[in-house]
Amino acid sequence: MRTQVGIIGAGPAGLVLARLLQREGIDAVILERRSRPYVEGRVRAGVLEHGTADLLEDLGVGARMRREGMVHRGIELRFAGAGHRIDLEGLTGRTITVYGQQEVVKDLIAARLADGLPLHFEAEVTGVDGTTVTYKHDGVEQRLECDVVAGCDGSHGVTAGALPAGAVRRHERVYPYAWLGILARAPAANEELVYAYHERGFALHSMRTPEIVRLYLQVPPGTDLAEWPDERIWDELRRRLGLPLVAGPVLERGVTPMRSVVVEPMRHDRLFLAGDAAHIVPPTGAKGLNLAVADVRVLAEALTAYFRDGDEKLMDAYSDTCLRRVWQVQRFSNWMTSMLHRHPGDDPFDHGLQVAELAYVTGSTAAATTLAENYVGLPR
Ligand code: RFL
Ligand code: PHB
Repeated sequence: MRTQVGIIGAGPAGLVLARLLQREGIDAVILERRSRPYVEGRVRAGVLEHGTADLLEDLGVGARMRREGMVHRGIELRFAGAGHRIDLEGLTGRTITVYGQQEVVKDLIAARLADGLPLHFEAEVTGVDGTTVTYKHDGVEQRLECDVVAGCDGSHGVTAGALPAGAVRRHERVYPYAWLGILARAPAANEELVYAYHERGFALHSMRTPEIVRLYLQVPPGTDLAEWPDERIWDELRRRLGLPLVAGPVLERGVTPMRSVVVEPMRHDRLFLAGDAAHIVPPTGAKGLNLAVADVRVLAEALTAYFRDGDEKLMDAYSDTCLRRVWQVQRFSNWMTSMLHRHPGDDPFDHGLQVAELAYVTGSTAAATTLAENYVGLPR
């Protein structure tokens, strides 16, 4: 098999890239290790920046998102027993859309298959050698010859490891906590997202629909779910969030470690990394999916200039262009994370500083604006 762009991974990065290339008449083949039901059922992010939602609409895959997604005009920060609203729309003129990542993925997969374009599930890439991609499908090893390879294979993929060791730097920061997340059939207890800083730790109230909530608790890394029966989870959420949460059946649960990673540069020769394959941000800023989409917009423009005019300037600039945004988003996600979590070993002085930071962010229009403009998404 041969193609112009071999895309490894059918997550948001790979699927949006394929759609952008399709619009420019560039051929691509997507290889995805997992099955379609697995990819479509994977519960992850839920917040789309203004620009991400607009792009999905431009790409013709936004109809269900506009119908079923929820436009939120603000978020709430809770600390010291009171809630404080950040008026995203009033401060920035922009909003966010709450719509599950797996719904975005379903819409993109359906559109690609309806257009009859190549997307292979259960096709695990085992190696990338220059522009030759080796993968296993139905137990048979196969090869895909490409002009360019896009590594959109997430944080456990193979492409980051295919960059020659001497040519890349990997920056990593591991946070001393994790998130225990649940998806539950229960009514939302607030119309907007609530980020809570509490002496017992961080908690987050989010949702997927008015009847399905997505809730998170800060827990120690390596926490065993067996220690957290449903009742304990709901009690702890009520305490930290200070919301009258009504419990309901838990549909999904998991513990996610928190870390930041940046791989620099994001390109070697004809291999380009995008999304979680190149960087990971802690989820407190709701940025991972949005950053993946930002990368592939830059990549699609670069590949278009290359395939249309043989012009490599944008390909050469790809890594630097993306990394400027990546570091901004790392900065914001790291700041949100440190402001809202309890840090093991902190003392009353640290606690005082954190509360002062939160009071400043919610009390000063200038400070609230810095949060809001990052949260809705910095301009390209
Ligand atoms: P993905 O979604 O991980 O997709 C990578 C795909 O590559 C496949 N793959 C391979 N395919 C073939 N061969 C191989 N060898 C392969 N190895 C891997 C995988 O099966 C997969 O299908 O990466 P992508 O596209 O870069 O997208 C990134 C986002 O998924 C991620 O950043 C977000 O989910 C992060 N995130 C959030 N982001 C937001 O923007 N807003 C949020 O509110 C938000 N909340 C979250 C989050 C992530 C979380 N977890 C679970 C880490 C909340 C949580 C709890
Ligand atoms: C989610 O709805 O899953 C979500 C929302 C906001 C975040 C992280 C996750 O910061």
